[in-house]
Amino acid sequence: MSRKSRRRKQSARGEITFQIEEKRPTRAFVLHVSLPSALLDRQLSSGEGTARRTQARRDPEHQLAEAVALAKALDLDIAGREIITLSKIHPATLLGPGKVEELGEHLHSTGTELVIVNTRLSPGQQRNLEKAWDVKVLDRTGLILEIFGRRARTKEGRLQVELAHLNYQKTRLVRSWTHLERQRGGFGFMGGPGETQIEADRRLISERIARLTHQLEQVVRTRELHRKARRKVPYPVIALAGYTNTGKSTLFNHLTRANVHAKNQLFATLDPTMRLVSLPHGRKVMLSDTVGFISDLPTTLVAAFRATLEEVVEADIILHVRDMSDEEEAEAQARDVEQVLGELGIDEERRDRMLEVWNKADLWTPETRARLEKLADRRPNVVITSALTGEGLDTLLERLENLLSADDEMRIMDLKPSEGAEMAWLYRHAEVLERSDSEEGSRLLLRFSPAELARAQARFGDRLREPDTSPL
Ligand SMILES: Nc1nc2c(ncn2[C@@H]2O[C@H](COP(=O)(O)OP(=O)(O)OP(=O)(O)O)[C@@H](O)[C@H]2O)c(=O)[nH]1
Ligand SMILES: [Mg+2]
Repeated sequence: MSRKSRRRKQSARGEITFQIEEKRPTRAFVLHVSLPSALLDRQLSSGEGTARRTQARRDPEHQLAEAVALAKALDLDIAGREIITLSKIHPATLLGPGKVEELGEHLHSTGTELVIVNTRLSPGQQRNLEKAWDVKVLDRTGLILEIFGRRARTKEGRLQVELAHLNYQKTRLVRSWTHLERQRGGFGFMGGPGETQIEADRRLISERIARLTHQLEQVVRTRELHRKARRKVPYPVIALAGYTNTGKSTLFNHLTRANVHAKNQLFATLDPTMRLVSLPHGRKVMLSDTVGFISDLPTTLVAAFRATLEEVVEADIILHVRDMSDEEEAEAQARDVEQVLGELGIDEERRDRMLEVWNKADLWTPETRARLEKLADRRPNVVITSALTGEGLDTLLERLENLLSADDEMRIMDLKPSEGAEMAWLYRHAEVLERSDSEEGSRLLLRFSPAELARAQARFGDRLREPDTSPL
């Protein structure tokens, strides 16, 4: 982010002037706390809810890198980073007093204003660390909430995030984080003058939560209506799902040539985006870009984003997009994604309606490529792509088409020359594989998806014949 930003100002006389404002990104220190799994469970349950506990299985270096990437998504200036391995939890501050002091000195000498602790902190731990270091402390939940707050685009997304944040906030008093507060135009989650949370007035927060819940219900109802309307448009829905930053939006853009926000930032997409896409043989599908997964997603957010993930649950086919530029990390991410999909009720049965997209193939070394191509060859549900170069996208579309046509059925229908409207309807709702015209009219060999066949049968009844009983 540029250090200067221009702000449009309107003078008293009505002319517009530009004022250059000096804006310095907040200096942040990112701390990853590595805990043995038994301790990790204890630490996580001291915070809100019970998130999936996958942290312990992952490489601390990767977890730190991910936390830094998350911090960068907030345009923070990363002044330092460190991994601390704990063998014991100090309930008051998580870290031991010696470590707290040592870090405190370092923070001050580097002018750090914000510390991100990449685990869940109890409200007490957060407060005590802030007091000891005299800087703002944000834990992983707070960090993800902050990013979600910035990125949410639609009304529903914004309401969901604000609600999740208020629920998180209820238990903690948050000091103003002045720099970021000025930079961001969001909800002022970090607290600021006049914000309800800074008054520590639980009652006000509860009232606001009630109001938001009500608003959200209405928005969700409207959305449900839209979804129902969409179901009537009988295009199969293909959902792009996967870990954050794996390339879902980039793929979506490539496939739809739409300009959906794709950025090298985590959680660039928070609200699902839907576009109609034509497959090579003309079949149309709804492609849906969805919010990225992340490990240890705050439970409050899992619940809040349920509506967003419903796009995935309801999809006819799920494309699980994986960033295969780092295989080890990709494995850990895939486990997280699988787990969430399981929690959403997408079980083994649906797996044959799922394609794995091994993305970022352009970053592979020749050796990696050879090995992964061999692996992919043995797995019919894997497609290798590079959303950046376009490699593999044709194959991906073909695979999609094959998957979709597995349930298709063929029918034959005769039409009189006067039945132009019927003919047009069939062209819209089925794939016309063959057509023979004569003076009496036309005979069509048609391929229907199950949904379309049902509609066609409602319209034409037994005028639709099965091909084997009456060959063309
Ligand atoms: N080298 C390479 N980079 C890619 C590829 N696909 C995506 N990227 C980059 O990866 C970053 C993340 O891409 P996005 O499409 O925003 O990822 P996403 O999965 O939508 O991320 P979220 O919306 O945060 O869940 C961007 O910088 C892309 O340019 C690829 O095939 N190769
Ligand atoms: Mg995206």
